Amino acid sequence: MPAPDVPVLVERAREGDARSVARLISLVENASPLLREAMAALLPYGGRATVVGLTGAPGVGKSTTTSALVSALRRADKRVGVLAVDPSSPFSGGALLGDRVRMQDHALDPKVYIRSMASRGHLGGLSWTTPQALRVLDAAGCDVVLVETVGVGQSEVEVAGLADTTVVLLAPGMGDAIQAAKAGILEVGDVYAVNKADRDGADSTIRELRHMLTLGERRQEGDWRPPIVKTVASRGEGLDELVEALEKHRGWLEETNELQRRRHRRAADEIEAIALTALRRQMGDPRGGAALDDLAEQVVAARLDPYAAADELVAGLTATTTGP
Ligand SMILES: Nc1nc2c(ncn2[C@@H]2O[C@H](COP(=O)(O)OP(=O)(O)OP(=O)(O)O)[C@@H](O)[C@H]2O)c(=O)[nH]1
Ligand SMILES: [Mg+2]
Repeated sequence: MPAPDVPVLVERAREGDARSVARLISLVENASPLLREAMAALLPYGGRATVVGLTGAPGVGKSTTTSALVSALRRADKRVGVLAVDPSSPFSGGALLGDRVRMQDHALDPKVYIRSMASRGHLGGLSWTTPQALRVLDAAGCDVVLVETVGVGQSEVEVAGLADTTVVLLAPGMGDAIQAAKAGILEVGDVYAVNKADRDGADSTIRELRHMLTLGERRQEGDWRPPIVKTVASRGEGLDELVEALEKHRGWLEETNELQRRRHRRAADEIEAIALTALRRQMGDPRGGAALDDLAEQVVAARLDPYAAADELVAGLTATTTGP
């Protein structure tokens, strides 16, 4: 494939051309040298989309809920992006096959972009790739972008840092609320969905969850109280209530300026991820490598302590531009 013309790609993506959106996200995934130009070109067109993260234990129904949410949002004529990120795999595809099947309902809808993305191959992983893919979807005119993490890991909590609103899913019999609390995900939910409410035990899961949420409560007047929505995602039940809860949260974010605070934090994380990636790259380059080898020898020979060696290494990193 010839090197893409970035201004043309950006222009076409803004007009809603799915192929251009896909190619821009591929630049992110491949950490392309063109990414710097692309991010600069996209900058004026961002800041409109609401980013909703969906997280929860494997099999709880994240993909089914995502797909049902897409349908609900499309009924309201919203343009929707879906980003399925897999922080545990260096490849996209494979594990996401099941999700593709579930997303098939939307495959032909020109106002829905669905993209799966791997991030393990990158230094900085999720924190490096996802915000940039979000910038692409935002500039492409998505009203809402749904981010689902695939695979297991601490990323369940990590995804919360990337979203304006985080939905935590639970299901009866699928790891109770206490386990969810231990995993730290009861601290990150703005909205809770107890999915698979067609199964026994949904009401006790809700009670237990409500109890756990009050335990951790240190709320003040005007704080957001995370609502609990009951859903049967596989039948599309409870989805209107979920959309309503998302809209309410968005309203609260705007009224309280929390939206601005979250976006500020997100930008700070993104800059940090890019800067750290650049630093690690510098340390890993051949000259850095030689310096490191030399210092390691001195430490082994007890001529230098490891702290002094680290100081020398850091001091040896001259300022150059950040990649890609
Ligand atoms: N009974 C019932 N089954 C459901 C419901 N929602 C999803 N399922 C089923 O639960 C299984 C897992 O759903 P997924 O949407 O793939 O769950 P997930 O959280 O995306 O799973 P991973 O991506 O593997 O972590 C599938 O077989 C769904 O059909 C529901 O509301 N009720
Ligand atoms: Mg899934």
